[in-house]
Amino acid sequence: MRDRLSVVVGDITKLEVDAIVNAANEQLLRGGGVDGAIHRAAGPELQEECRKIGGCPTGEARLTKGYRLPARHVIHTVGPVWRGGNAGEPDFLAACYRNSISIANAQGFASIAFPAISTGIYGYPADEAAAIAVKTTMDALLELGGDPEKVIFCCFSEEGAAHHRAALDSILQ
Ligand code: AR6
Repeated sequence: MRDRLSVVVGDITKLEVDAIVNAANEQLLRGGGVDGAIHRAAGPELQEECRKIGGCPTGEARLTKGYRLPARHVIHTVGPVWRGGNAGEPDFLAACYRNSISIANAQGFASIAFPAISTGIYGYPADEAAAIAVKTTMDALLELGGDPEKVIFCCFSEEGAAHHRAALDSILQ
């Protein structure tokens, strides 16, 4: 399992993988953060395809092409807004990872990269989110079998990466 999961610090829009995951909003309208960066790099065709999809409820995921990105596809998922932790946030966040991996599995994508969903504008505590990201991903890979062979947690800061590495170490020890 350890060799299928990696943690990197960097810009997810630069990754050449079968799919990158976008931390989107329920309207699937271009926003800020990683969403803004992905739309900027992909070009206007991405917003056009998102507009046709029409939206995505929190916890679910939708697939589009990657257009001008080096990634071939984008899986848009909508993380929960942090409201203190008692409004179902952990279950919604886990659903984002599970549903994104499920799409990658069904599509036969060998490689997928996640940003730290909900930990920016949506305010989810980064350490708690990393623990859910890693645990849910490992469970989904074991349950589904096959693809994706490689999952990258692409963090925007060294601190974010440290949270993911710590979560990996604590589960795999
Ligand atoms: N590559 C990798 N990670 C990034 C990048 C990048 N280029 N840019 C930012 N991050 P956020 P959210 C990190 O705010 O909290 C948008 O407006 C960032 O440092 O992008 O789920 C949407 O439209 C943080 O660790 O997403 C929604 O309205 C992580 O990505 C809302 O924000 C997620 O931060 C979603 O908020």
